[in-house]
Amino acid sequence: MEKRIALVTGANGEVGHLLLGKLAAGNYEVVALDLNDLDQTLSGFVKKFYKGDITDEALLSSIFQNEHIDIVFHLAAVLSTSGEKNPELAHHVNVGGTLNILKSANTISQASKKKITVIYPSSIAVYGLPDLVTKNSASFIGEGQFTNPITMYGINKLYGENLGIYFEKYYKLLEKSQERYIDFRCIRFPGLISAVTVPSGGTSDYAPEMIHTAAQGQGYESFVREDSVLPFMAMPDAVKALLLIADAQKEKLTQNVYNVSSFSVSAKEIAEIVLKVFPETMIGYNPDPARQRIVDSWPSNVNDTTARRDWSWSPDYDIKKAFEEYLIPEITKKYS
Ligand code: AKB
Repeated sequence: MEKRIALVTGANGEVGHLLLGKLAAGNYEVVALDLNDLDQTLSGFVKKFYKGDITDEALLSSIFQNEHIDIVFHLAAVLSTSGEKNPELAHHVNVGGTLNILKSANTISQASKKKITVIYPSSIAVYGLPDLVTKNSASFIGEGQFTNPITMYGINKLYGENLGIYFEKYYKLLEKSQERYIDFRCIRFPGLISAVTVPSGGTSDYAPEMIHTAAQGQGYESFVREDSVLPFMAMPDAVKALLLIADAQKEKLTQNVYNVSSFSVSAKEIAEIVLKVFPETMIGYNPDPARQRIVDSWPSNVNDTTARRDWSWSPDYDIKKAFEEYLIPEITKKYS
């Protein structure tokens, strides 16, 4: 079978670190784009690497013209905490970069009359629960509920979802003969935990930070309260979801945007698991009011029944397996 040519933006990031190898081992040839030099550990998976800015129109258009891209995994983004430090930059990268991808993909796909699939990782940051009472009483939130984000990142992601749907279904609505070739597929991810990389710039980062610092023999001061609950997912499941939705038959997809979920856990429960494995570690809580507010506005769990039905989504890792079979062994190996 002919290989699909995949453009991965933000290739150096946490998801890219696992996704590139899986794509290369599967039915894909990888073209990677990142602002920085490609991480040496990833170079073996990549056919061609472009160093540059996702908002650079000339660069994007030349990539699409030269590389015959079939599918895009648009991972590049400024995350929620970084976004609140510089909201204008977040908007520029998250909205401008997404528009640039969709526009360049659309131009080339219309010229060649060949569909390009755009896979867009969105986030639980698109939700905005008004207060803790609502958060604690609302469970299994569906894709259409509480979409009132309070962060620039969440607003950008929600807009990016709509922009993708626009390019697939409505682009240049007035032109009757307009043919559309974008196939837009989006997954709203919970907080992701990788054993390989430590995140930066997100607000769900307390979970992976706690595990990685404990494994290095250091103490950790959490920037959220111990009763803070978020949905999380082990990185191999996030990559599994991306590959599953990329392979799904379009006729089976009843919507463009899907929740996925795996397990929900409080900061205290994570600390308890970590302390069992690394009993010398000291874990304390010193909530940062702004970051706490963001976490309090995100749901404790989401309803992913449509993803399960439409493209057979199911996570491989529940909380026990995520820690016992992935995080603890891999992280311990990493720092030993
Ligand atoms: C963040 O914290 O900004 C991200 C996310 C939940 O999308 N990890």
